[in-house]
Amino acid sequence: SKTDTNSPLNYTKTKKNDESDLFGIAEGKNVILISMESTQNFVINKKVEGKEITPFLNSLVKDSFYFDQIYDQTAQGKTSDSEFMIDTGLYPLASGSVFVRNPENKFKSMPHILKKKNDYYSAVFHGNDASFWNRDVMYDSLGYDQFYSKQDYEVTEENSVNYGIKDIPFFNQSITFLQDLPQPFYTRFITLTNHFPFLLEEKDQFIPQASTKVDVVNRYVTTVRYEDEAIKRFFEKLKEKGIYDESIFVLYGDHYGISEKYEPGVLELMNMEDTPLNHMKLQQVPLIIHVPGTKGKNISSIGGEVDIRPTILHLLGIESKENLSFGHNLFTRVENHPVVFRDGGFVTEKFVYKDNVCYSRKNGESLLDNQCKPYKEIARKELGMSDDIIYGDLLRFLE
Ligand code: GP9
Ligand code: MN
Repeated sequence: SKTDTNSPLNYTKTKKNDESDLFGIAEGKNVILISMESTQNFVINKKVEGKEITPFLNSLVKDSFYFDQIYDQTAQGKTSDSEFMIDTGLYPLASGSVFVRNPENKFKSMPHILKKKNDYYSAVFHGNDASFWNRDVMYDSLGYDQFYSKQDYEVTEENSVNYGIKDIPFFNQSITFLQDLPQPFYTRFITLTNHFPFLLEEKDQFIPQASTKVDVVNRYVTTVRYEDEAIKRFFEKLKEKGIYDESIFVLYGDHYGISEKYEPGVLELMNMEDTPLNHMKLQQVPLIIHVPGTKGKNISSIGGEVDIRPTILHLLGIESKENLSFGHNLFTRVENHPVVFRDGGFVTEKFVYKDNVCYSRKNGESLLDNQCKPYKEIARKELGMSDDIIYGDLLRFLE
């Protein structure tokens, strides 16, 4: 029988082959995702007054698959949108958060797929209130076995700042839970200290503030530096506990930290001009996939957060074709497939489409709209299908 490729549930079947040598290299390993709050890619390998903002991540990228052209695809659901894309391979909603609006839906998420494949145990660790972003409800729908939230941590005034427990005590306390989990596990650690307005006591500032004309940006480098330190110590502990060698690590920036209002500070720090293309460049978030024992590589093909799920599945030896998603395995992603943003904008190898203007990605010139048109159609189609799946709760018809 003929497959109806216009049906959202069949869309994945139209995708190209995604074979690579890396298929299954991490089969059966634990998966440790680290959501790096508000972490933009420009901080990687950047120094402020001679000091690295992310010394640990800079050393880690040398030993990892480092994707340096990955775009933030989140919308109003911020952190929760990034979680949603990674777990489901669907796009976020145009307004609000799926976590809040459609938690009763049926999903076929990473915890479900991995439970079925290899009896993975899945858990999320986060220091904020369990109900923030409706996580306590949504994580059930996404198939999580366990959610460690604020109530599970020892949270004091002393070990908190801004939204809650600071990243260093957060990881320290998380380890005690993690070491008792059944293996293999699929886990996500959601950091919090590097959250707007980027507050941090003097004693936790491992580098001096930057000195641009925008204080938010000046503080930002210190909270990113703190987060980097927390992740470094977490890795050290995982090595001590023997968990490191049995795991793969996926570190990603969840979304931008510096909004357009404060961007002039970043442009100053980076010595960049204020252009639409540079603004788009600043929407990039780091994606670092670390597989202990595997040589590192810089991968500069474009992609977005929705591509993370098929990429992980590939490493774990699971055919992503079998699992509906709007993402593409980043190891084989075709460059002319657009990275789609929720507002209908996109990036391809050659073009950037932003606020209804088609630009050359090479030199920033604005082009005739029809050059962007084929990609615009793809963007519209994919966003529409993803919305149909969510609004119609269509995944309940799978299997
Ligand atoms: C709060 C954390 C931060 O729990 O996820 O929220 P954000 O504002 O980044 O979505
Ligand atoms: Mn966030």
